[in-house]
Amino acid sequence: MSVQKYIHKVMKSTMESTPGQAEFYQAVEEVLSTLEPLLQAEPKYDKYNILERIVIPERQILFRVVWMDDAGKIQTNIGYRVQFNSAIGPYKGGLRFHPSVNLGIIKFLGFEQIFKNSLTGLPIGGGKGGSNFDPKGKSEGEIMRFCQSFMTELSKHIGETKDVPAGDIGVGGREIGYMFGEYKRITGNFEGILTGKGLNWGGSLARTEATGFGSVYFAENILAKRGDTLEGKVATVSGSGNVAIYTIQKLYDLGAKPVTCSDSRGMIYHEKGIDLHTLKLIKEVERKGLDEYAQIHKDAVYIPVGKYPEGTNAVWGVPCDIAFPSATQNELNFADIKNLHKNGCILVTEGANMPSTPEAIHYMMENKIMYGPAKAANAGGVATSQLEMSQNASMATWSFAEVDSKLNSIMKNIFNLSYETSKEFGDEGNLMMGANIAGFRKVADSMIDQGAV
Ligand code: NDP
Ligand code: 2IT
Repeated sequence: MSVQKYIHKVMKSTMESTPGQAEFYQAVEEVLSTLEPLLQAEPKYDKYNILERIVIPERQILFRVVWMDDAGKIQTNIGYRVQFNSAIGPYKGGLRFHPSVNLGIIKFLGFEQIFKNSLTGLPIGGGKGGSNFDPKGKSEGEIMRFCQSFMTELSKHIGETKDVPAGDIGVGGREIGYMFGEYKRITGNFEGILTGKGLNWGGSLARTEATGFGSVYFAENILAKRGDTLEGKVATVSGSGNVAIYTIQKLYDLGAKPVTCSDSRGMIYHEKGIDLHTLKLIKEVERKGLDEYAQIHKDAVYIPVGKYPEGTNAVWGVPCDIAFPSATQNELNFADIKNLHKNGCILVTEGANMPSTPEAIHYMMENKIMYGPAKAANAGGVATSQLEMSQNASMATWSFAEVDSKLNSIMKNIFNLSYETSKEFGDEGNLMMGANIAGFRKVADSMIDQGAV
């Protein structure tokens, strides 16, 4: 069978056997379509049925999460943990709490995680989980009771050498704390079963900063290959959560000027540069909306989501040299990339998972806009999670500088591996192809080594 037919066959059976999972098909299609040259060169992946196997999770767990709200009413949500692939290590990947969560979303994230984790060079398999729980507007007590109920079931499926969840959208230090406490209450064991823990109880320095810092280090590597730097570059950033905040912080450290941020309700354009202190106060401490930012900084523009130009994300209408989508999937579409291009943007680095639509990616390739794909560019978070696991296992504590320096080297290695792999397969500089092939090859070869499992 030709390679194209093989890929088509797997795509078709995936869609037929798991209906209604659009984001998952999008993630699978993106990976499989770039594997063609590898599959041509190496018939063993077809022989050992690797594509058929790799698109099916080893296990997916769906459970009921019941909790009581402040009014005494019983509330019900759905919990998920998809244990996708353990060929190179225990399942590793975040938990997302957001009303849009469904099985297809968790599967897309889990599938991406397999290759991302492989690219880090560290021994971690791929998994993802979460719930359709909406943390917005909930009290502290409600958040805690939800997290405890969620962990009551999740605790049966995780373990230091089995599956180690972490944060993602809607899950940060506070939620990890409540879940960790509940795990300990249920099992009686103080174990590194989650990452992103508090610094007083097993967390790693620099984990909070890692995804954002890593994404900027990745951009730095892309630019360096062209003899360029971040110094003096104007950057647009979307999102205002964990990834966006520390992307903005590192951009300043390296001499760039971030001018935007956004949340689910609107965006801020601050031409003289986003005030990091105000942003952290509003988002990390007060947990409020970005309209507050414009109350404090009268020279900043706030545009609510309802006022965005039709079919676009207003963040990408702002002139910039570099764009860092760092909020959510499919937040940068064809119209957005055309706007960015028109305004002179030369590089898109993905802090979020799958933020660019396939049409936007295609446009970048056609128009030679440099592109740092999510699997590579945002891998610094999970890589530092693995550094947290290492510290837990050896009962050691590393300094901020030590962890940050390891993170910096990991991002450089991921860039080099992706770049060299793109060269090996005849499309030098196509980092999407390089990252997908390099990430896939290590996992697929490990699956072959481990037999028919
Ligand atoms: P947070 O919950 O900390 O922040 C998410 C931000 O994105 C918030 O500003 C939120 O707005 C905004 N947002 C979320 N959903 C939407 C939406 N549907 N439309 C518009 N805005 C939205 O999450 P993270 O910063 O951790 O995650 C951001 C992205 O980065 C996700 O794609 C995640 O998968 C990815 N990622 C995260 C890693 C991590 O270590 N945390 C690692 C690698 C990737 P609001 O403030 O209104 O809620
Ligand atoms: O998408 C991701 O890589 C994350 N949300 C971080 C996962 C982790 O285990 O730290």
